[in-house]
Parts: sequence; structure tokens; C-alpha cells
Amino acid sequence: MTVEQSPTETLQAPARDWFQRAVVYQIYPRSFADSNGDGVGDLRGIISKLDYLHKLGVDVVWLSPIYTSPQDDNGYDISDYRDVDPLFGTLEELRELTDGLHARGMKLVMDLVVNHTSDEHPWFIESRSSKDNPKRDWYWWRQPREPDAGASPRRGAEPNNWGSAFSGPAWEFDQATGEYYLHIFSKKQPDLNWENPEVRAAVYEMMNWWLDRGVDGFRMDVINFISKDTSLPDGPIADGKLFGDGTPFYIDGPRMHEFLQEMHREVFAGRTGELLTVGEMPGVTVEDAVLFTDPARAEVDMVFQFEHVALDQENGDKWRPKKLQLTELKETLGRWQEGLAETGWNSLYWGNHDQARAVSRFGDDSPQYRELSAKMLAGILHLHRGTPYVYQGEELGMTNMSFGAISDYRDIEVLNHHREATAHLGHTDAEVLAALAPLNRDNARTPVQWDASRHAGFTTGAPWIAVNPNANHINAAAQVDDPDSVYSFYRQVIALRHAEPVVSHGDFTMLLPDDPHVYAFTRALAGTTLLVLGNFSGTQQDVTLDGDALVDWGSAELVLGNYPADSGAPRLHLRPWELKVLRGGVARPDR
Ligand code: TEU
Repeated sequence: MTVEQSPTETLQAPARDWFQRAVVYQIYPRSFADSNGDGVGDLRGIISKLDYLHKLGVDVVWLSPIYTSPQDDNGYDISDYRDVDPLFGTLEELRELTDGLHARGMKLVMDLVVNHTSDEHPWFIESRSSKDNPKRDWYWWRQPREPDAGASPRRGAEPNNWGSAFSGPAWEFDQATGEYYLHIFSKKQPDLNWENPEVRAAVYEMMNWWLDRGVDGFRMDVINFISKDTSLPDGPIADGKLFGDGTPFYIDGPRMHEFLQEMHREVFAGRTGELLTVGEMPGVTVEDAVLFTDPARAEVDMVFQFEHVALDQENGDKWRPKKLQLTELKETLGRWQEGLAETGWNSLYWGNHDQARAVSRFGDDSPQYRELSAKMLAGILHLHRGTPYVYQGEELGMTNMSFGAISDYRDIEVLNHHREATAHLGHTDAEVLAALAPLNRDNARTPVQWDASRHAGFTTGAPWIAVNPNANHINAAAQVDDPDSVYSFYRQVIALRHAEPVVSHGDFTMLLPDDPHVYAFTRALAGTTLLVLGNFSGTQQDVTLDGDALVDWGSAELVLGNYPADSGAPRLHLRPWELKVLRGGVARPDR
């Protein structure tokens, strides 16, 4: 294996057309469907819902981790990359799932979690066993700041001041050898040392093993954390924080592009199938994303950026929520559209297993407007230029959960934060619970609501996390055959992308950037222009377009809308949470 940068001109850019037309559906297996009554979703549960996914019209399923794992972080802590955790099923069942998807024309994308392993992975067990073990250098081991501190050094003796994403220091002291290891996430998720070429070779081998078994690509967990500033400097400490913010030193580190290009060469180059790679990249900038997703550079097809899901947080702190401003959302998403217009490609998402429910966060989940706003959000997102992702339950308009006590939560991020905030930062239980309610990750992890029966048809046993009580009226059984449901609307939006090249390939132009209530843009391709209007408010809005949009929209065809019938209301008038997609026959002259 060679590690020097390869000349980009020798690399073949793979065909992108298929994933530009595709819609991806994310399954968080633990919460999707349980077939065996143990209260945890599993592969056989997913297999039983393949026709549901096929009917929705999605092209790709991204499966959150199903590998062998102690489940400290619900599977994002992997102890065997080449097997399925018995909690979820077997390798044979995964094969059956893959075949079932392929038979229906869908693809399977696996989660690739290689910034860290579980501390129960054999690599780490070896690495921690002694300082001269051949795998010692596969992880980040460092001496305490005071090497003579003995068996249990004091707080502050950590090699640097970085905090873990899940509270507490990013270092854990290991008695056996008297050194600390780095863990950006939980202490059961030690970071792999990508500086070591053996680590990289082992990861590439594992990726090749999965592709040879027929999977169609990878969603790469925190992949922009794999290259770190190897001097591991102290990070800045903000007010009220116990630990330093190490992110400037482990996000987009100096060898990031080199590692991804090497991975591409060792794993993807030379493969002919239609594969998908998406890098999850907290903190990534538009400028970097252009480099990561430029096909000529052969790194990844697209990235998940985080800017639009940080806008409702004070100083980027998810435990200090603030009201979302539509103008900021448009500025952010518009900048990403513009930045990747010529080179690279966007991924589009409102939610995933780490985020609040889309309709509760960006829409209005009250009984009056939940369905309208869920549909409006679907239309706005999917008509941007990029590949849209649907998170399980979003297609039903599932909402945030109202948890009661801290004992109702399951997520390690929530539990650790609650402990730190109450024990060390002097906040009361009630304060912490109120602050974490809107944005915590368990909002997205309550079981998918299949029907109105006990436990929403998710399990016959006791669910691992409570089912949202609104399952009695928000559920798949009530929606699949109802043409006016949120589910049916998602079907229409997905079908529109498949039918209309302007949706997948057209140019994007943001309109009305300063309007606090209306999201407006056009898409244009070869003589077709779509005008997309979304009302992000519960009040009527009249839209006035400036001279830039040179089409007579007043008489344009309504391609898609979220109100039952077109009552003949003026085209540029929007009712509460209304979505309108209009087709103009005349493209702007400069197109
Ligand atoms: O998430 C990485 C990440 O930065 C966040 O979205 C994370 O949820 C953060 O703590 C938010 O405050 C990925 C996975 O999607 C997440 O589920 C894992 O817990 C994490 O990596 C570690 O593997």
C-alpha cells in the first residue's frame, strides 16, 4: 500500500447520475421494527417492511450499525466489524435483507465507524495489554502530564484538556500501563490512530470485504475526525465549560484529504457498480466540502454538513436552545447550494438519529399544522439540489417525544450530560431536563409507529425506549393507503425527483432571502423552471417576486402542493404552512 497523494488526473470519476436522482432512507435498526419480541428492532423486522420502503419509492437504505457491539452508544461502538450483533440477527439475515433490497431495485449502504472502535474490540484489547504490544500504536496512548502520579492521577493530569462529546475528559487512564487513551466520544469508544498505516490497511480490507459481499457503499461516521494534529495541543476553554474544546485539532486535520484519497484508491477505484459514499463531517465548511466532494479528487460523493442543525443553539451548544430564524436557515442552506453548484454535491437532511424530529424542530407539530408543515418541509428539502435523506418516521410526520424523568432517557449523551450538569455545574434536575428536551437524540429514537395497537406494532415485548403516545393517531397503518397522508406526500415528492430532471439536476436560485416567513427558490434546467414556495408560519403570506423571476407565475401550473384541492386561490398567495411548486414554461433568459 502506498500512502503518497495520487495525481488526480489519473483517477476515473465514477458516474454520479444515479445518486443525483436517488433518495436515501435511514434505518436506525434498534427502533425500526422488532420481530422477536425482545423489545429491540432487528434485521428480520426490517425484512418484513421492505414492501413499505419500496412503496415509498426510496432508492437506497442506509443502515445504522448492526455490527457486534457492547451497545454503549447503540452500536456506534463496534467490537467486530465483520459480524452482526445477535441483538439484531445474523450475517445470513443481513444477506437476506441485502437480496430483498436488491430484488426491489434498492441499494444498501452500511455505516462505517472507523474513527474509533469499541474498547472491547480485539485490536484495543491487544493495544491496552502492554506498552510494547504490536498494536499499542493503533490507538492514541499518552503519558499523564505528571508521569509520577501513580495509580490514579488527579483530574487535570490528562495529556491535554480536551472534553469528550459525551461529557467529561476525552482521556481515560488505564491502570495496566499507567497511560491514558484518547476517546472523543465515550470511554468505551477509543479513537483509532490513523497515522499508523496498519490501521488504515485493516480498515480498507474490512471495507473491501463488505463491498465484495454486495453492499453498495458507506455512510462514514465522523470521518473528518480521523486526521488529528499529532501534537494534541490544549483547546480553548469557553465560559462555563469544564474541559477544553479540542475540535480545532481533530476536525479536518492535516492528512484528511490524503486519507480519503488513499481509501478511495484502496477500496473504490476500479469497482464498476453504482456505489455511494457519504462522509459525516461535523464542523465541515463549504470550502472544504467542495474539495471533499469534487469527483476529480476521488474522496467521497457527498458530506453531511451540520451548519443548519446548529442554528437553533446558543453558541453551538445544543443544551442551550434558541428560536430558529428562517432568514438564517435560508442563508445557510443557500450558501451550501451556491458553494457546491459547480463542483461537488450536497446531501440534504432535516433529521437523523442524532437530531430532533424535523416537524417539531422546523415545522409546527401541533394537531392543527403537523401534517401540513411536515409535507411543506418535505417539499422544500427535496427540491433543493442534492441527494435527500429521509429519517425513519419522518415520512409519517413523527414528532419529538415528551419524556418525563431522566430515567426515561436511554442515550449516553443525555445521561452523561445530565450527570455532569447536575453534579458539577450546579444546575437543578428540572433545569437540565427543560434545556435538553427540544434537541436531545432520544427524540428521534422512539420506535417507528406502525399502527395504533399496543407499543405501536413495533414490538410484542417491552420496548427498549418508550413509544410516543401519539402513535394512537400518527402511524403507518393509518397513512399508507390514505392519499392525503404525510406518507403519500413523501411518495409524491420522491416520484417527482424521479420524473423531473429539473429536480435532480437543475440550477438553484434562492429568492427573498430577507423574508422572515417564506422560503422561496427556483430550479431551472433546459427550458423548465420550477418555483418552490414554502410558508414557514401559521399566518397567510402574499409573495411578491422582484424582477429577477421573469416568468408569469400567476398562471403557472401547480405541480405539487400540500393543500387538498387547488381552490383557485391566487398562485402567489400562501395559506398557513402551505407549499407550492409551480412550473413555468419559460426559463429565465440567462439560462
Ligand atoms: O455523530 C457524531 C456527532 O458529532 C453528533 O451528531 C453527535 O450526536 C453529537 O454528540 C451531538 O451532540 C456520530 C453518530 O451519528 C452518533 O450517533 C455517534 O454517537 C457518534 O458519531 C459517535 O460514533
